[in-house]
Amino acid sequence: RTHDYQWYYEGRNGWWKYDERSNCDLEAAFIRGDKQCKLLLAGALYHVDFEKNLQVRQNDQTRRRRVRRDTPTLPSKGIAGIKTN
Ligand code: V3L
Repeated sequence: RTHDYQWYYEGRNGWWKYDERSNCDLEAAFIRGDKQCKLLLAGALYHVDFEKNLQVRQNDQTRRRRVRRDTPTLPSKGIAGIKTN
């Protein structure tokens, strides 16, 4: 069931898919009923808040992005900053 849903974070004009590992961590935490999930992304610690649907960088909490859980078919910019067509 892990691939029934995909997590996305907001870019400038569209949504990026989380990388596979982060997506699995997010989905497991969400299904478990956790309020948030901690992620290490490109060397920085982030929290994804499932109540506010926000990703927040822990060393600078002004760095926030909306997140969403949707089907893998949602149009996206790519995966974790790697553009796909
Ligand atoms: N996964 C991978 N990289 C991330 C993530 C994530 N969940 N969150 C932030 N970064 P901030 P456009 C993004 C990267 O939030 O053109 C995209 O992946 C983030 O990368 O301020 O605006 C693209 O690579 C940014 O480089 O902490 O749609 C890039 O932005 C850096 O961490 C441009 O995307 C700081 O993000």
